[in-house]
Amino acid sequence: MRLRAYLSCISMQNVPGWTGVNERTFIAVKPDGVQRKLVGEIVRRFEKRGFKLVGLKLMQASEDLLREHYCDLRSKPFFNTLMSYMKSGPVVAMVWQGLDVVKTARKMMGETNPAESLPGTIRGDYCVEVGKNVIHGSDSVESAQKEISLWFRQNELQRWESSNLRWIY
Ligand code: DAT
Ligand code: MG
Repeated sequence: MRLRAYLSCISMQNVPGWTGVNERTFIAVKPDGVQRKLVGEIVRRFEKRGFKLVGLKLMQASEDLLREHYCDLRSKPFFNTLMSYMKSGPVVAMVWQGLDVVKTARKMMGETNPAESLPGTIRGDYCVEVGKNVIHGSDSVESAQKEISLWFRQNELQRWESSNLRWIY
């Protein structure tokens, strides 16, 4: 897994145009979000905002994948709880594309702790506890590139032209 992530990360960096309207982010509806039937609502918010869906799959995340995904948090006291939670059921992994999508998605999600998330944000509307905060979103363009290459193969990402593009940009 590490080798695949590393190799696809290198190849992604050589793909031109990961800026502007072609910026991409990795979003996941976590197991609690799937169980609580929030998938449709979350997808709807990104669609309505004007972002383009380029990848989506329902999957059970493996231990290896999650360890790599959350490697920065491995020394945190909540790491094991986080791993069990993320393995507790399927997640919906997605890639969304659009201008400033990384930053905007983080705003749409709210804060890490739902108690600090404003109403109107996803976490501010649908959850109460940091350990069950329903959604993941990349925190920078660099993390987005790493996470997309970790969760998706190149051929799982679709190239398509959105018919309403010129009404959004
Ligand atoms: P975010 O998901 O907002 O990017 P993060 O990357 O700092 O936040 O942490 C990843 C996840 O780990 C977070 O969504 C929920 C869990 N987490 C973070 N801080 C925690 C804490 N203090 N106690 C329990 N779980 C925590
Ligand atoms: Mg994070």
